[in-house]
Amino acid sequence: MTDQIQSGNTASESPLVGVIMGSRNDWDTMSAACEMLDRLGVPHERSVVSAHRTPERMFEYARSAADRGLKVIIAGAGGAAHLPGMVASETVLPVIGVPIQSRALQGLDSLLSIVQMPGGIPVATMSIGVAGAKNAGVMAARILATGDSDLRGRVQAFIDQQRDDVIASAELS
Ligand code: RP5
Repeated sequence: MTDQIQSGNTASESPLVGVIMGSRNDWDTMSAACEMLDRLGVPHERSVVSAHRTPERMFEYARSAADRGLKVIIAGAGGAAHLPGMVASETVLPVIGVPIQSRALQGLDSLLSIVQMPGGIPVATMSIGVAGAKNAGVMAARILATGDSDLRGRVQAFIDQQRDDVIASAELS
C-alpha cells in the first residue's frame, strides 16, 4: 500500500496546499478537504504522514514544506492526534488541523489533542469530521485568496452558490 494518495492536479501545477493525514483510514474524511480544493481550483498534494508511526517522515515533511513551495498545510489526525501540532512546531506555514472522528471517543479526543496548543505554536482547528475537513479546504483557499484575486473570485462564487442553493431549497411548497 502506497502512502501517497492519488492527486487530481495536472502535472504543470505546483501544489500550494499540502494535505496530510495520520492514517490511510483518515482518507474518507480528508478527501472532503481535497474535494473543496479541487472545486476552488487550488493545486494540492496529499499523503499519509504519521506522527507516531513515521516521525522522521513527519519532521522532513514539515521542515521542507515551505521551501518546496507549499503555502498552507492541512493536517488531519484522530485519537492522540499529535500530527498537526508537531508539524506546526517545525514550519512557518499556517497549519489547519482536522480532528478525525475516532471510534472510541467520537473525535472529542482528536479535537482536544489538536486544539489545546501551547501559546506561540498555533494550529487553526476545525470541527470534528467531514465538515471540519471541508472547512479546512475552504479555509486554505481563503488564506491563499488574500494574495490571489482570481481565487478570491472563485471563493466568492462558491459563497454565492451556497446562498442560492439554500434559498432555492427553502421553497418547500
Ligand atoms: C492516528 O491514529 C490516525 O490519524 C488515525 O485517525 C488513528 C488511527 O489510525 P489507524 O490505526 O486506523 O491507522 O494516527
